[in-house]
Amino acid sequence: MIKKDMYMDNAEAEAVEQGTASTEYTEEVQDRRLAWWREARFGMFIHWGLYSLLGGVWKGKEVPGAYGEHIMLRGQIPVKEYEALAEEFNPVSFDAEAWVKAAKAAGMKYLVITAKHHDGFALYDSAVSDFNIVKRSPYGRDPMKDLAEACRKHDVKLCFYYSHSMDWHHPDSQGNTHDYPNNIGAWDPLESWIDDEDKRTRYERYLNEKAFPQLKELLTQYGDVAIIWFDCGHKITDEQGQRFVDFVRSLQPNCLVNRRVRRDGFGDYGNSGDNQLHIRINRKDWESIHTMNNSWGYKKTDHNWKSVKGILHNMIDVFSLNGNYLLNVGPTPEGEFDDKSKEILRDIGQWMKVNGESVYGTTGSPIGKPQWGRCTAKGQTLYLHVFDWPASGELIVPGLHNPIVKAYLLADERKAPLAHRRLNEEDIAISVPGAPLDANATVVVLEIEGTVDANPVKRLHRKDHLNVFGAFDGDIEGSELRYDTGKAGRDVVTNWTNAADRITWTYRAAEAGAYAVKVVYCAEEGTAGGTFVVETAGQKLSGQVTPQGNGYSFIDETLGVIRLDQPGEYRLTVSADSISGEALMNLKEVQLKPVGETI
Ligand code: H79
Repeated sequence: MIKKDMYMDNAEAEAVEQGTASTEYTEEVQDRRLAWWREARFGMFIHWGLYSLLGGVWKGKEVPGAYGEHIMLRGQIPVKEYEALAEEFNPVSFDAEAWVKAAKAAGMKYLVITAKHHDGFALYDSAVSDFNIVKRSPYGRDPMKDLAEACRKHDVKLCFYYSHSMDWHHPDSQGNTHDYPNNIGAWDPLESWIDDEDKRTRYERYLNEKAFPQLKELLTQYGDVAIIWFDCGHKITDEQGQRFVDFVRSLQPNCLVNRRVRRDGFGDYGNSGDNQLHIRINRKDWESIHTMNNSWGYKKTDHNWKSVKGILHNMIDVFSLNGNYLLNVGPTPEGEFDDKSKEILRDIGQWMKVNGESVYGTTGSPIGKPQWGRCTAKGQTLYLHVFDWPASGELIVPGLHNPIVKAYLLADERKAPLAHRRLNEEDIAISVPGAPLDANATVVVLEIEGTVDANPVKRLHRKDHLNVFGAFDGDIEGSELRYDTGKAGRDVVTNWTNAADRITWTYRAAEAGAYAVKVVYCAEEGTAGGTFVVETAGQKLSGQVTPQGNGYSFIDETLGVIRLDQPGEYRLTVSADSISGEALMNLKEVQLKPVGETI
């Protein structure tokens, strides 16, 4: 059973305990305000601004850093020179309706566009600052007006990204110390300026002169705004963050605010990190944001495109954790989506067209994270998203106690019933075709009897699938060990400096059997090393860390075989035995491969 404090942000949970949480919005009010957002699940992020013009290149040289939209800071471009870019910004090919239609065709229900990013350039007609597209560019039109209209016409929710905490153009804001040496620096923490009278009062001036007045423009001149999407809230105080929330509320009470307005517990819903693939959720409503390549803003040199399969699996993983998914496009300076982004959107749209029912209005998985894929739910219907098709022709649905009314493939228009049989009190086997209907993710629909009654504990498979225990699915016990960022290649537990720390998983075996145990980890040569123990069902296997490379080249090692004599629930633990370096290792996963079976 999920308890409320398991999904609430820590700060929020504390506030409730201390009786200091805002009572302005009851759960009922929040349910109403968030209703469209929970139904929508999937949206488009758009990063577009003066930086798009440069595409990551300044004066013939590629500027370091993955993010094209940070070029002003990373390239130390002076305000005067950056301002001059506006004179070249002329997106004559911009067609708001084409963007909105592309989003809609991809299955997206809301659109979040950068009205102003950290560079301070307003992509709309602002009376507050003439550093904006209408006043400074030859284009002279307000693209936000066109987008607002196109969104209304096509029933897509319009949302604005607004960089509230940083503005590299305003002389009193944060981040730009190459033009304004006395300002708060880009890397300076809150504590470094909060007691500095000059910095604090000037920063407040920026907030009052630019950030709040521009937000007022955005919330009064474009009709209904569905979300104000704030970023980098760690740079402001709780009080300032709450002021932004209250300000948005006062102008448009139904407009949602994301957590990044300040930090955990703030706003209407949570956010994970930029491009974070693995997460420990701490709030029921949350949103995951991702790029198709590495940069958010258009970057000519960034060809590191993700695969459609990778994006779909990531999306479905988020949906199965009751999250929303924003997928980013960085349009060209001419105002178009590049061909690769269009292709990816088309492919995702194709999947959504067939499988949208398994996404919209669904909630997270009641059966945990099955080994073959993910699950979403809506009332008495479960959607099984199969990533790893069972070669045996039987898909085992773990931990579902309800009787099945009907099972069928979502892509099958005839909804031809699939045979199913109960294996035991917990598990059901569904007969599926020999090959998946969609190589990326095939959805099996289960209509069940009664309200969902399920067991989310991971179930071991003896055929078809390798059993993988990922670091982010394990529970850390100890003082130093922690989850890494969860970004690509950082799906590990790290900082294993205390030999008393360990990580554990719970699993269920439906039958007796033997498993080969393999660990996957990385350990930097010269800094990491030691010995460890993997323990389950009273059996211990020892391992020795083999440091290799720079700390993120993964090694796998089979430690031996364990035997489970009877069905039941077990714990799997990895503990340090001795640490010989600064840290033991970064552990990515433990695999249990059934012995004597082909998978
Ligand atoms: O809009 C996208 C990014 O530009 C934005 N979030 C997504 C949605 C983002 N801004 N900052 N960060 C992400 C995190 C990086 C911060 C830092 Fe820095 C890099 C801190 C110091 C170097 C940003 C760039 C602040 C100063 C330079």
